[in-house]
Amino acid sequence: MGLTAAGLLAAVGKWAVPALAQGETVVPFTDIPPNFNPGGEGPVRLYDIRNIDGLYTPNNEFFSIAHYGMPEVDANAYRLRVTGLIDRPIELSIDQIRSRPSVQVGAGYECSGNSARSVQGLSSCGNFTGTRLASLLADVGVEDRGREVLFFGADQGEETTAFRQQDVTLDSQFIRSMSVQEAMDGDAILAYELNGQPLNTRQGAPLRLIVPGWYGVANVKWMTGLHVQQDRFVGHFQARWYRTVRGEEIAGDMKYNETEVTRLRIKSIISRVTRQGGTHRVMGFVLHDGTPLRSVEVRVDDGPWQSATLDPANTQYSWKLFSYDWNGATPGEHTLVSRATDINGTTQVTEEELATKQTFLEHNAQFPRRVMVS
Ligand SMILES: Nc1nc2c(c(=O)[nH]1)N[C@H]1C(S)=C(S)[C@@H](COP(=O)(O)O)O[C@H]1N2
Ligand SMILES: [Mo]
Repeated sequence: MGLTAAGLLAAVGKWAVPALAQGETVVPFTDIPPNFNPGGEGPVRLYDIRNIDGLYTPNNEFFSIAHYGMPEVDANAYRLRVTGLIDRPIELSIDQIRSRPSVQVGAGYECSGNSARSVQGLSSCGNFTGTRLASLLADVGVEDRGREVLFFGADQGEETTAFRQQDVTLDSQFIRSMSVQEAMDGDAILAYELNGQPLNTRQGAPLRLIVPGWYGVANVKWMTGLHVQQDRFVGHFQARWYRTVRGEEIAGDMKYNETEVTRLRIKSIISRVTRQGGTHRVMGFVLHDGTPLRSVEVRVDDGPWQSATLDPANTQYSWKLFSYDWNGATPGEHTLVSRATDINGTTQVTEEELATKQTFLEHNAQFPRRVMVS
């Protein structure tokens, strides 16, 4: 026996089946699309959620999205520029940011475009280290007039903006914003490490925003500037590319509401099924805005909803791992589905309940999975 278990795992490499207990086997999903293609070096990288076997996604498997490519930002020359309606404009090097009080936050998030089509692989959960946005803003002193904070990414591209009969073409930049109040009340951090390692280029090195409880688009990578202004920001990635159009019953009739993509809408996903002896274990995760959960339930075929158990490792803004022990599974194909509910009573919707949504982002419907029991 020359190889230790850890050595063996390392030798098997990236796509090894996650650690299984003695006698435990994976029950395959039969609904994985043939073109499902996780990993890779491109700007869009899917995570294979069947690999989840702990709270945090390994750095080299973390999903990613980049609209304008992945810029190399020179960490030595780097300065974060803080400007606008503030008392003390400032430029900070990475060392100066690292010397500020640091916090760690477990953050689970998905791209708002995540769906069944990508087997929900535009999602991951990381343990990020950084310094609090609210404390930096407190230090620079936001003026009373300052209502909106803009976050600038270093990545640039060209964008055409329609204005009435005119098309305006701009050298554009990845920019997002939130209100000063959201920035001051929330738990956002300026992050420089993921799972204890400095961010790499793909992950937004040397500094990125992490807004726990929000969709991935809020987490501006390669962040080079913060700017405080009075007016709301309605730029491309804020008010146009990342918005949702949905019909809502308001004051008795259907009104079309168009909103920006901000806080995660509660969603649960079954990611793996295993068998040990006569018992099957159904595992999955919940993505949500950080409001405590009331329940996670699993249903087999047309049976009743049954309570799943939450993993004690979960934290406020991590994704929430859950498991459900499925007894008496019969041979053949079965449908499994989960749903999560928070303490405000907000429950994961069904596909039918999303029918008035006109656009594809924020698709948080229950996600039935098919498995083959032998
Ligand atoms: N600067 C910059 N930040 C960005 C993006 C981008 O294109 N440029 N993409 C956003 C989107 S749409 C998502 S879903 C997340 C993905 O974060 P990740 O790559 O760390 O998983 O990054 C966000 N931050
Ligand atoms: Mo995204």
